Amino acid sequence: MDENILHEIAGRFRLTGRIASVRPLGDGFINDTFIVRTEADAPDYILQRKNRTVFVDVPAMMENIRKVTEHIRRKVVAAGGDPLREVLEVIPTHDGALYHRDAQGEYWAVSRFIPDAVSYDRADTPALACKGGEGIGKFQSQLADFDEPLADILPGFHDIRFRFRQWDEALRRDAAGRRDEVAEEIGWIESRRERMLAFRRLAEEGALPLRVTHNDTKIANILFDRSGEVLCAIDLDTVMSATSLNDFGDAIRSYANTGDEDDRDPARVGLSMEMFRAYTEGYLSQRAAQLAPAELDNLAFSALYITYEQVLRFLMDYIDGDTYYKVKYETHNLVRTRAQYRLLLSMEEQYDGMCAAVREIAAKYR
Ligand code: ADP
Ligand code: GN1
Ligand code: MG
Repeated sequence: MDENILHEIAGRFRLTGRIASVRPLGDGFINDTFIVRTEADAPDYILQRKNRTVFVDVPAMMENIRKVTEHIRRKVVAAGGDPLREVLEVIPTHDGALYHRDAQGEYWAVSRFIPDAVSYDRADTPALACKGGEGIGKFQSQLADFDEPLADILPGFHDIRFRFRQWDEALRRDAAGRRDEVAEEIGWIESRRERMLAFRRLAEEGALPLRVTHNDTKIANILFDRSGEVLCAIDLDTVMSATSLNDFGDAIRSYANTGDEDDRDPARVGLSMEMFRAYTEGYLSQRAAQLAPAELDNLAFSALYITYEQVLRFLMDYIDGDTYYKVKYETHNLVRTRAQYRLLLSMEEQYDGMCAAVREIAAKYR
């Protein structure tokens, strides 16, 4: 995008300091993210064009983010933490709105850039995975007493019954004419359909409590400081009321994968039990005492559930002709599908060990 236009858009927000540059940043699959550098000692900012095909109600989403970040900020201040680094801060426009809508109808939002922070695409050490688990555990704890209404921004986001409705429709449509080519991969989804619906029933029947959760806890969505401590969770677009298991399962997909989410070499992909244990240790150190028995009993399976859901979502997007996720090459969604499936297989093989690890670690903190 033209930098002058980005400059003009950033100028609509209440920034301190003169804008020096606006450049693309990060590797998110959904939004377009830019860093706004300012002159001298003024803070820098993150400018984002929110994906309005994915998020149909950006004003409601920004209102959710404002409420949640204000709540967390109060907790950080009460605990003597640094509110400039330990929580995301939404910056309003000069008119006091949480977003700017441009002439093309695109929605833009700004947050304060947190300096000296690092984000990762993979966890290279168990220590980092443990800290990440602590970070998500802390995030959930900070929001445990949040009682304002939150908009359901992406209804059915981690509801596999809803995903099957999309899936059946995508197969029927076969929009990109790719369905026959992926018959084997479709079989991976179909053979597990009933098992996944049975798991989903736990939430539907109320056996699992609803909590305020992040819903997109991949490792890239958390900021660490240079010493490896977690600063805060970012990418709060999907904060909604859901089961706590989504955050655990989605995090394991990245923290405990020995390969990449889109690894072209499936042999590199698998679940690292060491990393699984480390993340679980960090998470349960913060959460074990507050979780219901049904949440603990199903923690390990949530990793299989969310990984399965991700296989389905990547494959569905491939079948649809790549309309949801950003792709870097033609078969990117198919490569992601196969790599995530490999991870799922590895989890299935190690499932008993995962359950035993959760039980052992939970017992320490209960
Ligand atoms: P997307 O929705 O596209 O995934 P994110 O909100 O996750 O976008 O941002 C993409 C990347 O930008 C993050 O992984 C992180 O590296 C960086 N980033 C985002 N917000 C901030 C922030 N407030 N401070 C510092 N870095 C940030
Ligand atoms: C998307 O926005 P980003 O890149 O953090 C997606 C997640 C997927 C993830 C796969 C709103 O996350 O659900 O798990 O890609 N976010 C949305 O990497 O769909
Ligand atoms: Mg992100």
